[in-house]
Amino acid sequence: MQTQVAIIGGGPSGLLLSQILHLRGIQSVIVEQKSRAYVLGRIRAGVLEQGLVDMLRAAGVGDRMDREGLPHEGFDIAHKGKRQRIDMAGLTGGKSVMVYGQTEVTLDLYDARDQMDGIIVDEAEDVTPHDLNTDNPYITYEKGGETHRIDCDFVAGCDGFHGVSRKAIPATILREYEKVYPFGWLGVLSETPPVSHELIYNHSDRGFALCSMRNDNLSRYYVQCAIQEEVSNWSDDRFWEELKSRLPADAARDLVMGPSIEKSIAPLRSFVAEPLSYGRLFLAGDAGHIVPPTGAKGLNLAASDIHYLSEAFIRFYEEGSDTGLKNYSETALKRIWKAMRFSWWMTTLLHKFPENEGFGDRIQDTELEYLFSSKAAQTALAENYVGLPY
Ligand code: FAS
Ligand code: PHB
Repeated sequence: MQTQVAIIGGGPSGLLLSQILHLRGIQSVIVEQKSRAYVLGRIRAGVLEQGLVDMLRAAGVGDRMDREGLPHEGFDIAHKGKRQRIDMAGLTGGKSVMVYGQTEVTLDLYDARDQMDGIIVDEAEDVTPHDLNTDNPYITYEKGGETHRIDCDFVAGCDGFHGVSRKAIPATILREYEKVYPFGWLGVLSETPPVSHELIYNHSDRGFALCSMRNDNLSRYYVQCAIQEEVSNWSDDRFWEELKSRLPADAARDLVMGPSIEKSIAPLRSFVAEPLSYGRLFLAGDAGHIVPPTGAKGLNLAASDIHYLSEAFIRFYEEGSDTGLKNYSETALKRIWKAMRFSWWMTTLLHKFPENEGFGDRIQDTELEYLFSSKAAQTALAENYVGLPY
């Protein structure tokens, strides 16, 4: 098979890149290791920045989001029984976010690719990029007992944190920056009305908790848990009791509990790989970086990577200029590190750290009290949460 851009990974990064390129007449093929059902079964992010919302609309996949998504102009932070609303729209000149699950974004993108006869190879095994440092790279994969080859101009590594693309960059060139947090998030999805019409980020002596949602009868809750926790240790009852114990009294009172329809634990890490390109390979999304989900930046950083990378490919094929491709890594990393900082800051502010005992706990309380009392501090939080400019 021959194409212009071979995309490894059929998650939101790969799908969005393929869709944008198609609309500009640039051929691509997506090679995904899992089944479509598996990819669509993953429950991930829930909050879309305006930049991603605009990209989805421009790519012709925003209709269902506009019908079913929930525009949110603010969220609460709870600390010592008090709830402080962060008025994002008021503090950022009208900017907001869209609450719409990543699962739905991925489904909308798959539907659009199918409608436009996009080529997506599912359940591909042993996907391997080759000759990345030449003008004729290619990828191979196994399927149906045969080895397949795709010759291409470029390879986009959109295969997530555990993918093969980043590993194709020589260790002598690749630099990795990582911080692993001493806890995880235990998440539950339940067909219950959300406890509040906006998100609530809760700091409590027992640990962090987040109240989110997908629609008016589908709630998403998280509690900070020990890194070695097992989902099997958490019955629904135990989860609801722990969540209630971390919420301010009015939210605990209003919480509607019900059976979980999904329950999973995600580890928290901050990670950046540099550079994001090597020869004709370009990394985007989780393949190049990971943020703790506290700042709702993971999916949204994937979007800005795809914005820069798709613009660079379009410039190459329409103008014959490789300037965008040469600058991609540096351009993308500037915004990545700002989101990395914000996600680290929000995680440090709201979670219970064992080593914080004493001084660290008091600093956290003071940081939150300052945030609750300062419009300047709330503005800095709001402008990062709605998304810094691309
Ligand atoms: P993805 O990991 O989504 O997609 C990569 C794709 O590549 C996958 O389909 C994978 O199967 C495929 N792949 C991997 N190796 C391959 C190979 N060798 N060959 C071919 N295909 C291969 N972000 C938030 O903003 N909020 C959240 O609450 C949140 N929760 C998360 C919970 C979990 C458990 C995880 C893992 C991530 C979470 N994230 C969250 C971040 C998440 O939303 C990512 O940012 C987002 O999925 C990034 O999309 P992609 O870059 O496409 O990577
Ligand atoms: C979610 O709804 O899954 C969600 C929302 C905000 C976050 C993280 C996750 O910061």
